Amino acid sequence: VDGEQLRELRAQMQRFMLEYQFGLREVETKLAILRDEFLHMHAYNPIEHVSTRVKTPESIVEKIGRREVLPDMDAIKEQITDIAGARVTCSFTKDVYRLFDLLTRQDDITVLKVKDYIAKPKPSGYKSLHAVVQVPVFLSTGPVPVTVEIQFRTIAMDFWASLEHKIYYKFASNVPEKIVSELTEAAEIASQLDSRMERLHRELHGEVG
Ligand code: 0O2
Repeated sequence: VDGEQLRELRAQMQRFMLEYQFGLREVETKLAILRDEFLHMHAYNPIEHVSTRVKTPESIVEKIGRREVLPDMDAIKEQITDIAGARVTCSFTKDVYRLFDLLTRQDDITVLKVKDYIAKPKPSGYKSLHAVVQVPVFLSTGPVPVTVEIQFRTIAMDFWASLEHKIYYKFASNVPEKIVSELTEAAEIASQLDSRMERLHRELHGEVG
């Protein structure tokens, strides 16, 4: 491999990562517009916060190895669907589905995959609504579809998932049986909290807010 080829490869990889950043910016703008319009129409903000991240090259390479994906740009784009990730944390479960519908119904969004771990939680107790979508990004060379994984969840689901993630990290996935069952129980308590808070909110504000 000569210097010229390496420079070309570096430019290709920078472009590859940039496209995912652009895709996330489009999704962030769409969510911000939905939030601001909702606030204007109903004096109510259904989104607590939005966070985004592009997977690190190390983490992409690790997943390519684990999934046995061909080390080819097109194969990677097609098979690793969480290189760009957005997390939308809502106040209530109802808002989670509302935001999901409002975003995925937009004409320029193509929904590739939906996993509803709220309706069907993972055995760990994990709950969230996952959508893998494609959003067009308009570059000087024309439009490119960019794949983004969006996780919609409530504050309680987010609280549980981030702590559970930290505990797993600490135990290098070898979590003692007792902690696993306590975590599953805690997920149930988080769900009960969600239902309670949503009911209280409804009693005060009615259906819209
Ligand atoms: P990170 O650091 O959040 O990116 P895969 O993507 O291969 O792991 P799959 O089936 O394609 O698996 O994806 P899935 O299960 O729909 O979603 C994976 C992502 O959902 C994870 O990303 C987590 O963010 C989240 N997730 C799924 N299950 C759990 C769980 O039991 N606990 C927690 N805390 N999060 C979960 P990553 O890449 O694992 O991590």
